[in-house]
Parts: sequence; structure tokens; C-alpha cells
Amino acid sequence: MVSGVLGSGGSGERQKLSLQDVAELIRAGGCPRVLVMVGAGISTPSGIPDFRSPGSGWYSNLQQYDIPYPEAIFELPFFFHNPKPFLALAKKLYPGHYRPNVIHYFLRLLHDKGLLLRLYTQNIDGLERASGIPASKLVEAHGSFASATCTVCRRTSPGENFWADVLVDRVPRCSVCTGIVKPDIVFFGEPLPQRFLLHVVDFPMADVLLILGTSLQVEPFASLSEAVRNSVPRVLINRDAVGPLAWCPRSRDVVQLGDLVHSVEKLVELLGWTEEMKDLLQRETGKAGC
Ligand code: CNA
Repeated sequence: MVSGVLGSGGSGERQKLSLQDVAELIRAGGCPRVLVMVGAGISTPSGIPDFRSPGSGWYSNLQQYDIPYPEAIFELPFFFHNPKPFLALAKKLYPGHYRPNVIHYFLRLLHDKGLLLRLYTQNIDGLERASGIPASKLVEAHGSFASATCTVCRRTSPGENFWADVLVDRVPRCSVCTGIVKPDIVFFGEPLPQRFLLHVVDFPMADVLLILGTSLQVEPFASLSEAVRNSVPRVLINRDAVGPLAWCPRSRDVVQLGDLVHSVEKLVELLGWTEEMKDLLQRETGKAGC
């Protein structure tokens, strides 16, 4: 029972929510449209470094790539000057090098249960797709390696062509004009994919917003966290408090700090989905862990 949580009755302050309250709301059918925003943190348990974690993040470990400063690797002027650092980084993310983990499968379970309104991801590793979440439920806000575009004549090509070159350390060239081909990953300053516009309909419809593994530092993605209605619980599951949930919290925010795998497993347990989760993991990974 989530007494004192479902509404204020128009008088006074709403009671603060806990992770358990949100889990009970979902269990009770009170949140049929779960909206999710994720970032690089959800893939660190798969072995892919995030950007900003001190020590382990990409930004702390880019010396090997011969770039003037970390962000240069995702900047077009630098890519035109020298595409090799980005291509070397891309090669590491080749599909199949990494596998989805328990967090991706938790999101897949949300979808299987008909609760996932949409998953907005900043990640470019493709692990949401690999976990079995259909493309229609995904907004890959910073693009993906599924397709590529010539930087000169704008001819598009399938991601497979890009990989064929990158895997043998060859700079991908357009077969028509010989321009450099770039995968459809959004670099700094580039427009986001058209599908990002879905946020205009999705966010006002959400019953709960889950935010997992992101520093909420990259715009316009970060500001989506403010686009749900004020009455909608926002649940941040992350190592640290970030973005608007840290500097401009709302009364129905829940901030669950700590390790993501641990927190997601706790949420799964509170939802009463532990057995289903084990079954799904066993089916998908062949073992009962991530
Ligand atoms: P970020 O800025 O590196 O933030 C990651 C957040 O996750 C930080 O707040 C971390 O503290 C937190 N975090 C990391 N691991 C854990 C963990 N195990 N438990 C709890 N919290 C954890 O990354 P953002 O996604 O916010 O930044 C957006 C960038 C990152 C996008 O443009 C991505 O394309 C880019 N990126 C993507 C990947 C990927 O596709 N896997 C990897 C690295 C960077």
C-alpha cells in the first residue's frame, strides 16, 4: 500500500517517495507508461567505459589516441583532420564485442510486460537493440553504427560497409565520390536524429520516468528529464546525484545512489520480478548472471 503517495488531495505537501513506493505503484498498475532515459553508466557492467567516471572513463584514458583534448574525438573538424582516433574507438564497439547486462535485460523485461513507453538512450553501443528491445521502442538520441553517411556527397550506406573497413583499420571511403564515410553517430554540434522529436509526445504521456547511468551533462538530452509532468515520479539510479534532480529537485523525485547493478537488482526484487528476470537472463545469456 502506498498510502499518502498517490495524491495530495489538493492540500499541502506530498509525502516523499521511495524506490519501494515507485515499485508498488508500478506493481499496482498505477504507472502503465514507463519512460526511460539512459547513458553510458548502464554499459559499464558490460565492460564499456563511460565518459566521465574518474580513472575508468574514456576521458581519463584517451592518451593512446593522439588527440589534443578528449572531446576532439567526437568533433567534426578534428575527424576531418584525422579520423583515425574515432575509428579506433569505433572498432572497440564492434557489435558482438560486448554483451547486454542485467540492466539492459531489466529494460527488456519492462518492454515484455508492456510497460515500456520508450527508451531514450545516449549510448552508441547498440546493446539496447542487442537485448531484444525493438527499434520502435528505442530512441537512439546520439545515433548508431547501423548506418553511415558520406561526409561529402551525403550518400548513405549500411553499417556493415563501415565495419568492413574499420575492422581492417582502413578509413571508410565513399564508393561514389571517395569522401570519408562517417557512421551515423551524432558528433558535437550535429543535429539529433529525427526520432528524437518523439519526445514531444512521449514525455507528457509518461506515468513514471526512470533515469539510469548518465551524468545528464549533454544537451538537449539532459533537459528531457524536466519534460515530464510535475506530478510524475522521476527515479534517478546512478552513482551520483546529477542534473536537474540534483540542483532543482521535485517533490516526487527518487534518487537511488550506488552501483547500478545492485540498485536495479533491488528494484527488480521490489517489483517481484526476480524469477522472471532470472529466466530471461538464462534464456538470453545462457547463465543466471550478467
Ligand atoms: P557519462 O557522462 O560518462 O556519465 C555516466 C554516469 O554513469 C556517471 O554519472 C557515472 O557515475 C555513472 N555510472 C557509471 N557506471 C556506473 C555504475 N556501475 N553504477 C552507477 N553509476 C554508474 O555518460 P553519459 O551517457 O551521461 O554522457 C553522454 C555521452 C556518453 C553520450 O554522447 C554517449 O554517446 C557517450 N558514451 C557512450 C558509451 C556507450 O555507448 N556505451 C560509452 C561512453 C560514452
